[in-house]
Amino acid sequence: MNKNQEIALIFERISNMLSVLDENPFKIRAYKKAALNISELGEDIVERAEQDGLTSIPGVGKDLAAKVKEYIDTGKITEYEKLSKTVPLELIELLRIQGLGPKTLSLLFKELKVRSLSDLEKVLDGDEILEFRGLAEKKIKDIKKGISIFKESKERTLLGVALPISELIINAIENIPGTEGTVVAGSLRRFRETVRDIDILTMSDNTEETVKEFTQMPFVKDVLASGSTKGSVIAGDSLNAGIQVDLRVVGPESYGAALQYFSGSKAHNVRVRSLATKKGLKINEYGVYKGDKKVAGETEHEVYESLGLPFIPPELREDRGEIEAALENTLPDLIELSDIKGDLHTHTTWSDGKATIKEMAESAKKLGYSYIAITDHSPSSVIANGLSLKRLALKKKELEEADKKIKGIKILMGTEVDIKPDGTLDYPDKVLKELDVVIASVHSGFKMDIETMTERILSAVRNPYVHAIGHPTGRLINERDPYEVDIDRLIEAALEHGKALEVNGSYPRLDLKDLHVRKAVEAGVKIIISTDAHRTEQLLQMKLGVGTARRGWVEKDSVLNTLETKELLEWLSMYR
Ligand code: DGT
Ligand code: CA
Ligand code: ZN
Repeated sequence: MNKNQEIALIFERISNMLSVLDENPFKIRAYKKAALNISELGEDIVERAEQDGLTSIPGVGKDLAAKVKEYIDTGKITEYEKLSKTVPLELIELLRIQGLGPKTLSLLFKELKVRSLSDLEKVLDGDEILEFRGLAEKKIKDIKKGISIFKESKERTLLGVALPISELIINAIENIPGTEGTVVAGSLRRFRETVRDIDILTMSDNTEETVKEFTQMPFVKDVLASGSTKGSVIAGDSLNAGIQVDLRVVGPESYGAALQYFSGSKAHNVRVRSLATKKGLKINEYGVYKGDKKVAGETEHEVYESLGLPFIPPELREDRGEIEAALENTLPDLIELSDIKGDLHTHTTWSDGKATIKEMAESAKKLGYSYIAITDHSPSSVIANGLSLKRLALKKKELEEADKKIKGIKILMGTEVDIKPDGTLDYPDKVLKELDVVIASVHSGFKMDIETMTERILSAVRNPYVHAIGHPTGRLINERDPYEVDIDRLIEAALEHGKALEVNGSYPRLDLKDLHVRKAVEAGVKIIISTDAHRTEQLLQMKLGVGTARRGWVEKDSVLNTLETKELLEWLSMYR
């Protein structure tokens, strides 16, 4: 973490601590706002402080500027230290529990002495709570549901959070002399949507020394184990809880076998092992053996080959039919990141994005894309600054100018239009008809029964001008359960009306999820894989979307944004 992020995090925590104390709402908001602006500041805050420019950061007045200065000078903020003594960190973490707001938590803290998750659980199960003011039984049930998601989130880290951390760690390990072929294994390599830890494998002749160096790296907060071939640490810093990282170091002769073994999944490996047994072979993390003779081990390819199997891509290794398909030689030819020709779901400063149309298009062009659709929100998404008809027209003008100016990439005028609770869309048909790309999504009114919600989304599928349904189940991994929707009926309707379903690659979403995508493409439904990027860097989330699609056995042909510009435009215009 750099200083900007550290200070932003502390301000965020102060804000949360104040809200649990039920302090002045202006003060609570001031800290929150400053935290956001500092985290989004495009320059080093230390430099800004040196130039006496702290108060020019929006939301940072004299008082907060002094606190920033204090942190830069002393590494501490007295107010934060003071608050921490009254309000434990563990308590404000509970604000992440869906269904439990600051007001309720404040009451529980002040009147029922709740200071931790276990306190909260005890109180919710006790009798006192039933007489506690303002907490209806329904509310208690909601909080309990929120707690179960919260607990899961503490155990498993989002793919999109773990992946960039693993890349930094891999780079660091590659810098240890004598290491080679450092890669992720485990669930992260399989692109599971959440991971319990980061498994890393490297090759070296000097295994013990490599493990030792690994456990002494600067990101290491705690060492859990350190042996001759395996090290286990918590990566993090003083402000963050951290994530477990396991490193295994093997010699080159066992690299492939170890990679196969530690990539898992366990269920896949069980099947692989029994297949080996049937062939009179033995397989472990060192190699494949016939009696005492080693027949494979250096590469994963040769490990699978020795069992009479083609290479099975890691994303498929979940014992979901991949062994059978491999034996019959019918494994899918999975889509690859390089097949993607453009992004069809992005936001800009016109709604709630942080970059302009021009900036998004330039970044997309750098990724080698042929097109990008700019799909800002519609008016009902008030918080997201959705576009009125008037602003939509202004945006169109700016977009057309940008499209003329920037050569080598086609900028498509789109919208992510709200599907309103009654199933109607947030723009009239005659407006939708004029747009190049229409993605329809649910952004509000999540609490509906499955029948009503399914009908609501199906009316969008039936609208002649809609191209795709965005993040079709509305989940936020570790945070919010999907709304209730009959996915089979959605797939059926999408097929009937020739509409696409989205695999949204934004890291908290990954929606459709792997099993649902697989169902969709098996039924013959086309998908789009998009990032929902709200800033230029988020265009890189395409990797997560493609990973999720690969877990859903998706081939290139099922994905519309693998089409060349001309073919894509033809498909899009079928709905005009
Ligand atoms: P996670 O960490 O829960 O997100 O999922 P994984 O798949 O990364 O599981 P992990 O970290 O416990 O182990 C990494 C891989 O090592 C796992 O996918 C397969 C292999 N492995 C670990 N323990 C066993 C075991 O007892 N039997 C077998 N066959 N393989 C194992
Ligand atoms: Ca793991
Ligand atoms: Zn959306």
